[in-house]
Amino acid sequence: MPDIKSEILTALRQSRNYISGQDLSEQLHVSRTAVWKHIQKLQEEGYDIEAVPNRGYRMISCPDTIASGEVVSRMTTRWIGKDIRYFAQIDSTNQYIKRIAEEGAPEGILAIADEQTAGRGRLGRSWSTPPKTAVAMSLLLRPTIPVERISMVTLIMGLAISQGCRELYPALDVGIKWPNDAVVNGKKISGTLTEMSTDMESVLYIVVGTGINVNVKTFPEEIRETATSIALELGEDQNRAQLIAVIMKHFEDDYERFLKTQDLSLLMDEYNRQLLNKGRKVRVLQPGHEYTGEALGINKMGDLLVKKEEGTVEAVYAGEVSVRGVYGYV
Ligand code: BTX
Repeated sequence: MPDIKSEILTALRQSRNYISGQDLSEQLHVSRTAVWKHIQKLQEEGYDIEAVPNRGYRMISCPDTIASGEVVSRMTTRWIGKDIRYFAQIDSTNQYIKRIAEEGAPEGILAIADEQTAGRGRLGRSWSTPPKTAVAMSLLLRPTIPVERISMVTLIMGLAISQGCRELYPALDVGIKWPNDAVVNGKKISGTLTEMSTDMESVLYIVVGTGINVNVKTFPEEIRETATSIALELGEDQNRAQLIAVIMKHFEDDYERFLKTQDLSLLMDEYNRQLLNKGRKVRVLQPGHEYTGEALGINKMGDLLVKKEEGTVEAVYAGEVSVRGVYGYV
């Protein structure tokens, strides 16, 4: 829920000029002294807020923090991420969401962490989230859709990350590697792990967890060749809270379009425009069945259509296989 602190941040960010203590106190229904105390706290946290007698307050700069007040003050979603749980350090945000989902927490809750000590990738792999430079976030959803359609949500998050990065950083040449990695210059800047809990025939909840290398400068030896960050590619650090808010806005719009049709028919054209594999030669690694072909794009189920050398087209189901570029990672 937006608290006074995040409401003050929103008001300061929205006003181009000074905003008076009186206006803030009326807008937020608190005393002027309370406003002043919150401003002092924000200054202690690293916000550069100018206070000029008879004019009011003006935000000059803000720290790169993803503490919930900062993210909440930037969110423009209707229902996603209205409740944000921030952790300076946690084992894994996916694990946290699973714990609260089991206790009945409602959908839309977003967990964000500055560092993960046991971040997880797909198929038991690990995901590195070094302190204060990356984004690790997990969203709780409770869609009433058939189990076999859940993997589409992972593609939607991949699309939202790519859309968010394109909106904020026009100079970043970002695209999607099917099914969901966001890739720049042939290297991964993000990954998404979707986990679900089901009973006999329905989905109880899903956790959509995403890690983004925003301002990370060095990577563990074993991923140095395949990982990069937004800051490394653009040459300067970027604001992580702003990126989270913009991605969540895109995700909410895309996810609602998905719920309308329960497939990707309203999203596949845009996805395919951002798909880096498209038109490239890929190797499909299915247990006991490996082949090479040209990636044509996804269909409305999120399958990757691969044209085999003899001309037939196969639909490759996300989640079952790996697809590797023949000339590199994409
Ligand atoms: P993945 O299985 O596609 O990718 C994992 C592989 O990627 C690892 O084996 C390693 O080679 C490489 N890798 C590890 N860390 C990074 C990194 N920071 N940047 C680039 N490559 C890396 C992708 O799995 C899904 C990752 C989801 C992570 C989020 S973070 C929030 C949430 N909590 C959690 O525990 N997982 C998710």
